[in-house]
Amino acid sequence: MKISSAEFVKSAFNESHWTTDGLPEIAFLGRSNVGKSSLLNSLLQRKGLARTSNTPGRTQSINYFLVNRQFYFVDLPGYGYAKVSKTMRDDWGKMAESYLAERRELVLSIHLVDSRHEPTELDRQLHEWLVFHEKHHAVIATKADKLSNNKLQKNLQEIKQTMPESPVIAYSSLTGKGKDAVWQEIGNALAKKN
Ligand SMILES: Nc1nc2c(ncn2[C@@H]2O[C@H](COP(=O)(O)OP(=O)(O)O)[C@@H](O)[C@H]2O)c(=O)[nH]1
Ligand SMILES: [Mg+2]
Repeated sequence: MKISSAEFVKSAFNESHWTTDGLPEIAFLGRSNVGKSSLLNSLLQRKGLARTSNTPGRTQSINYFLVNRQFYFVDLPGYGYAKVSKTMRDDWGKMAESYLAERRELVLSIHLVDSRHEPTELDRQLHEWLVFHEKHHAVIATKADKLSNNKLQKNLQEIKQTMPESPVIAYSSLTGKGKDAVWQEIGNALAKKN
């Protein structure tokens, strides 16, 4: 996909802030620090658009990025950051679930997992939720550049065993590995919608 424009539109802290123009939305989900902001920046070829940071767990808003004036990338808060309070963790679940469950504009959920580790309990829970609710989704195994090819293949097999219903794409925001495959998934989801 050719990116002619990509801009941050707004942060939503509750449902009343969700967009109202009806454009299709691609959601990005994953635990804190998994590489979500880096993936967004890398897909959009805009270095600082979604802030990347080493301090996870801060963003509690849903952030909207308008791409090519045609669709939104929706950055949901990262989950599973141990140091936030239980209330904040519960709020994550409520906010994400209401967004995922209710949002009619949502055409694809991109679920990021770390290619270096087995999916966490929360990764599994989110995955099962997406499958149970028949949400169109894809799994992205991030930070693929940090592993040897052998190790990467082995870990991808494990992820596929945990998430057998889903396409799994290895990604590196450093090298751009997997970028075409992710855009392909996004393109397919947008085409279905129209
Ligand atoms: N080597 C490598 N590092 C990455 C990659 N993606 C993210 N990171 C690093 O992982 C950390 C967290 O990334 P970030 O995108 O902020 O994660 P987020 O919390 O999910 O938005 C940062 O230090 C990034 O530079 C990747 O594909 N390769
Ligand atoms: Mg982030």
